[in-house]
Formats: sequence, C-alpha cells, structure tokens
Amino acid sequence: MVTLLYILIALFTLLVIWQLIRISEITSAIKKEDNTGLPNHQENDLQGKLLFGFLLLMLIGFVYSIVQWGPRVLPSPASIHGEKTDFLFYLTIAIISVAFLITQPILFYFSYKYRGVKGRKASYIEHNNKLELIWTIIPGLVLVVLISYGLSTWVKIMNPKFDEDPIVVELYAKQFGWTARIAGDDNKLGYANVRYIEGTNILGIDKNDPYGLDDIVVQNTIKLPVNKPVKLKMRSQDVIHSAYLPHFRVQMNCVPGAITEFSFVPNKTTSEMRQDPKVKKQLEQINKIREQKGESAYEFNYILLCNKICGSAHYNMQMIFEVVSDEEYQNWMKEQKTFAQSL
Ligand SMILES: [Cu+2]
Repeated sequence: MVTLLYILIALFTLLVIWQLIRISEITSAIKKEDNTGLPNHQENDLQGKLLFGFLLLMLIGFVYSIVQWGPRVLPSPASIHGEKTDFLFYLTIAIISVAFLITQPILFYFSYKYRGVKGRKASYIEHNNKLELIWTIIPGLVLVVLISYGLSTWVKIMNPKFDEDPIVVELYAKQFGWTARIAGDDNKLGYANVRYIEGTNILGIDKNDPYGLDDIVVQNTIKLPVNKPVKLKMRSQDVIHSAYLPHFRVQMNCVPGAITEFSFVPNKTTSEMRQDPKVKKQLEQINKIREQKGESAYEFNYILLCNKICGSAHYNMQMIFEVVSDEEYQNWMKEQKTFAQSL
C-alpha cells in the first residue's frame, strides 16, 4: 500500500513538472520571446553558475566524508599480510583522490568560466594528438603500476611461505551460524561429509577416519595463538557464505561441495588490540550509543562474520576469534574435548 502511494506521488510530481514546462512554453510563446529552442543568455549564465555550485558541493562532500567517516574505518590490521593489503588500499585511495582533486575542479571551473556569454565565440579544436597521448599514457601507466603491484601482492598473500606448519582450522558455515574445527594433535582434519551429520556430530566427521578423532569442534569462541600461522579451510552446508574477519583482512567464500582456503598470521593479541587508541575511541562511540539505547557496554573482540547475503539471519552469523599468548592457547586446548571424547 505504501509502495503504491510512493508510485502515485512520483507520478503526480512528474505530471506537475510537465505541466509547469508546458505553461512556461505557452507564456514565452505569448510574450514572443526567442523561440529558436537555443538557450538564452540568462539560461547559460544560470547553468554555468550551477556547475560551479556543484563543484563546491562535491569538494565539501569530499572533506565531509573524510572528517565524518574517516575515524570509522577499520583500525590497523592485526595480521602480517593485512599491512600489505592496507598499503595497497590507501595507495589506491591516495591516487584516486589526487586525480579527483585535479580533474574535477578543472572540469567544473572551466565550464563555469567559459559559460555561454552573448557575443563570445567558442574556439573549435577538432583533434590534438599531443593531448590525446598525455591523457591516455598517464592514466595507463598509473593503472599498469597499480595492477602489477596489486597482482604481485595477491600472489604473495595467496601463496604464503611460513617457517612452521600452520595450525589447520576448519570453518563450517550454515544458515545461520559458524562452527570451527581445530585439526588437533596430528594437525590434520579428518574427512567430513554432510551425510554423516547426526546427533552431536554436527560437522559430519567420519568416525572411521583416524585423523578426525583428535579434531576439536568449537562453537561461539575460538582461541588462536599470536604470531603463529593459521590455515583456514572453509566448507558450507547449504548456500554460499563468506568467511569475513575484517580485523585480520581475511575474506574467503564458503562454497557448498568445495573446500576453500586462506592462511594468515595474527600478529596482535585481543588484549593488545583493546589497548589500540583507535579501537578505544571507536568503542567509546559505540558504547555511548548503546548506553542511550539502554544496552550493555560492548568489549572489543575479533569477529568472524558472514559477508554474503545468505538469508534472513545472515547478519547474525558471528563467531569470536580470540588471539592469545601461546601458553594460554595450549592451556585452552587441554580443556577442549576431542571428537573421539564427544562420541
Ligand atoms: Cu552466511
């Protein structure tokens, strides 16, 4: 009903605009004004000034978005490769901003400065090889540098070389939640299949595969040791999900029927990250809003989210990743039940 009302309002607005144009046409015909269909002096002047106003609006928007939203971007990365992706991201933003700040003011200021004025004639340039070369070669070179640098960074991130074997962790996605499985003492995940899902065996681990017996199934919160490589292996039970760990700059799709992988090294513990001035400031703002709503204070945690709109409760697919010291991780692991113990 509301949608229908909106459509009707839009239709009537269009009708009103059309009628206003008709009226202005008829009145100008009555007044026997310039009827050539070409814009007159006042119209040219107005359009030029409007273009200049648009330039000012764009520049104000540019500064406003940096001041308003800049403090809300992610804090500094908590993984080794994250520093590389962040550098690439900020380099691209810097180049785009410089290009924007040079080209747009020129474009809109010139449109304003050389707006149509009675008696002024525009000079007509048909072609200029030199200009064509300049504005093809410069952006081309910038893109070649950015793309090759980006590709080499991507190859390094996707094929990392670690001094020690990474801890293998499975992330299992389903509508709507995550379950993790740490590969246990042998650091090898046992075979799993959706057909074996039964009772407490929520991941469908094959009971006959010895590799699976020491696997540790974790829900809600998983702990990882700091400065140790981790290899995530993603599976999905139903639709495509996307494992997204924003603070580690990690994201990988979870595809039903396939296993996808991503390896990284978390290099800041959760408690170190809680001391980060930017994190503290952002938390202060979040908690101020929560307080106004009468909600309890929120404490920073690394979080695994789903970044693929996979259904109605997609937004609520979360799991806490706690990065701790190696000692704390070993103690926590000792408390966990293996798959064999849970049978
Ligand atoms: Cu999802």
